[in-house]
Amino acid sequence: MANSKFEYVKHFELSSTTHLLPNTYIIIRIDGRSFHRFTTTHAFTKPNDIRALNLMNAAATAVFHDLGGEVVSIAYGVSDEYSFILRRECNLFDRREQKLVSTVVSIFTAYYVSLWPTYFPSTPLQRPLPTFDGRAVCYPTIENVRDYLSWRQADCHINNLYNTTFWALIQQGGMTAQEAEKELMGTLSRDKNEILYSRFGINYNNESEMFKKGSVVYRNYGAVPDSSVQADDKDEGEVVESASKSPAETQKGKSRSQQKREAKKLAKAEVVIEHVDIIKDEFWEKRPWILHWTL
Ligand code: DGT
Ligand code: MG
Ligand code: MG
Ligand code: MG
Ligand code: MG
Repeated sequence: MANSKFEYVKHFELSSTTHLLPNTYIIIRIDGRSFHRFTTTHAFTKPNDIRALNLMNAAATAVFHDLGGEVVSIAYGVSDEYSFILRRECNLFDRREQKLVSTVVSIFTAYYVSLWPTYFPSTPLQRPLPTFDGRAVCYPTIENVRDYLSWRQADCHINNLYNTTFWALIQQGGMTAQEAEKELMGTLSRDKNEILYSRFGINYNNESEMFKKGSVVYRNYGAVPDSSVQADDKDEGEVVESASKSPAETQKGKSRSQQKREAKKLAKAEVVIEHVDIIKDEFWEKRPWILHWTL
């Protein structure tokens, strides 16, 4: 098509395009907009609404499927937020920041709204409808990515312990919000555990893993039994073997064609949702394909 005299405006667009730094992990975090109000309007149970968390997890899983197998390596969700870690070698949309962020936010929001009736069958969606914001940050090393995820999971734990105690004081202890807030001022974790146990008979350890640890979504390349579940029948020999090899080394010595075959298999692997510790090394040592493999 012939150039029109108007076409010069596209140069303005080019000069405001950001390409995210290559060879870095892109983390896109989305967060519910004004969910304080949204959760009140839709009568979410406090402090955690299991329906809402399952809906967040379903929308996050949809992002994995929609973007295809080789884009998102792992995602972590808590409260009204989800972080999507894109593979280091991801070149989707030439790593254009605006295109990546707006696409993830849009896929997530579309699925959140369309799946709403499945998770809240007796609560019609009211306006203002749920919307999300999003941002992208590049992290250059695996250590940075792990520290990022540890930061979010530690936040989940701190907030959930606080909220669980706060709402127990109100719902079971008959306090007002102001009284509960005053009661908790300056308390440490062990104090909150003690309040829960001695006053309300609640053992925090027995609370739902999803509430305590948040949700971890990834492609399960291999069947990986969780040591906390299978501690009894663990093969000691195997544990020593895997502990002596660093995850980065597990791809060394493999031919490029073998790596390609594995990449294909990984892209098709089932997307799973788990509520497990991702701060300690164990999760990562057992699942080297998430951060250490290059596809
Ligand atoms: P923002 O993100 O700046 O637009 O504002 P908010 O209001 O979304 O603030 P944010 O994201 O810091 O906090 C999340 C809000 O969502 C917070 O008020 C607690 C609420 N929320 C999240 N999950 C649940 C839940 O499961 N149950 C209830 N009752 N509230 C929840
Ligand atoms: Mg929010
Ligand atoms: Mg906020
Ligand atoms: Mg939030
Ligand atoms: Mg178009």
